[in-house]
Order: sequence, then structure tokens, then C-alpha cells
Amino acid sequence: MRTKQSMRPVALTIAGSDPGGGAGIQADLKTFAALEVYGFSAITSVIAQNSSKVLRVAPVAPSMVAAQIEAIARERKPDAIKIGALANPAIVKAVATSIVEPKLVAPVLDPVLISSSGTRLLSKAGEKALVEAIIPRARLVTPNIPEAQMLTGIEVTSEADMREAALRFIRMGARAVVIKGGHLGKDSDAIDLLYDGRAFIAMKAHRVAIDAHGTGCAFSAAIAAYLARGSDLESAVRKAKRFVTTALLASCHFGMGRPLLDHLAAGRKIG
Ligand code: PXL
Repeated sequence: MRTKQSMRPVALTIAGSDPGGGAGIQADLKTFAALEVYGFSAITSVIAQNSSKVLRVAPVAPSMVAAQIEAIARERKPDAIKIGALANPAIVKAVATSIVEPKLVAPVLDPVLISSSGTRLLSKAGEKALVEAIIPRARLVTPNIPEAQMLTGIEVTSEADMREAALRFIRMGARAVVIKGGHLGKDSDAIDLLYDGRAFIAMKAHRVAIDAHGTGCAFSAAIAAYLARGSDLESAVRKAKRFVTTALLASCHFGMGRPLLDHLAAGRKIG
């Protein structure tokens, strides 16, 4: 019997591996599955970690990262791409070339710099390469406040600073940016700021006081999933925010460190 080609949307994650499944490739694939999007993946770095800490990081050879992307894109171009941890400048450049040459869709970039437990997941030299090679090609960049500060050099302590940093990302060449305001004003509502070079959209939400591992990964993966399903950027960001909040409220401990999100529970609740 002949099996037909799937009509299901496909999203690709290019990210690091978290064996604990809370962040990285594993969290991205769960997010795609929860949102009924087929998941492709290319591993950039193998990270030995659990819910408490990172023990070791082994970057994959840049040519091998490129080969993974080429192998899948040769057969089926993904409808959306999410990029996470890229480890070093050589991997940053290999990923940029692998996306640009076959004219793949512009990626959602989660500019992962340092793990929540304090280990660098992109070297200092890699930051410069990210600014030069990936940010100018991004459909959307999704920094948190520390990442926005490190990449723009602007100190962000207010909503006005968030707007200034957002402007800077657009000047760097990104088509849009959403700055996650979770690290600002710990006692008040959390405000995420979306800017596409035309209008600032402030998205206010009640702060969920759960310090789970992998929220940034799930957010950018969910945005990519909704884009793959055909959402426009603003609604993809709004729905992804709801997905993360729902997964956060269903989060649980699978160890002694931070709680981990329940991606599949969020998918069942809100899809
Ligand atoms: O949340 C940033 C992040 C991204 N990707 C991987 C990670 C982490 C945090 O630990 O492990 C693979």
C-alpha cells in the first residue's frame, strides 16, 4: 500500500539536548507534539544536566549540525523553525548558512546565552556571531531581560528601557522581537513587549510564581508551532504565552531541582 505525504505542518528545532526533558530539543519536540505539529530536530550541543544543574556541555561539530539540517530540509522544508542554544561561533555560522542557502523560512530565535543554573550555553564570541549572522535573519527574537541587556548593551530596568532594547533589535535587522519581562518588577504582573518595527504591543499577564526549568524553550517552540499552523505573529505569541502559563500551572518535580513543565497537559487543555 502506498503511504501518502503528510499534510500536517512541520516545525524544526535547532537546539541543545537536555536529557532531563525540561528544556532544549526534548522540550521543543514535546511542545510541537502537544500542538499537533510534526517535529524535526537538529542537535547543536549535548548537555549533561538535570533539573538542578548543568554538569557538562559537548558542542556538536559544526559540519554535523549543518548536515542534520541539510538532510531533513532536502526532503521537506519546515513550515517554521525555532533556534535555541548554539554553543559557539562556528555552530552559529553553520546554522546561518544552512538556513540561508536552501532559503528556509526565517527562524524564531531564542537567544539562549546562559543556563538558569549559570553555565554558558553560547560563548562570548558566539554572541557576536549571533548578532551578525542570525539576528538579521530572524522572523522573531525572544530574549528575556538579561539576554536583551547582554545583546543590546542597554540596561533594562523599566518598560521604557524594554522599548529602547526592542528598537535596538530591529536596528540589528530582526523583523520582530518579543522581550520577556518576567525578570522585571518581581511582585507585579509580568509584561512581555512585542515590537515589529511599527507598533509596540504590551502583553500583560498575572505572574505565576513557579520557577520552572525550560519556560523559554517552550515559549519559542510554541510560537514556531503556531506559526507552522498558519497563525499570524501576534496571535502566535499570545497563544504561546497561554500555552506556557498552562504548562507552568501543571508543572511538577521530577527530581530535586526546579519543577519541569507539563507540555502535554497544556496541549490537552488549550491546543
Ligand atoms: O533555557 C535555556 C536552555 C536552552 N537549551 C538547553 C538548556 C537550557 C537551560 O538549561 O539546557 C538545552
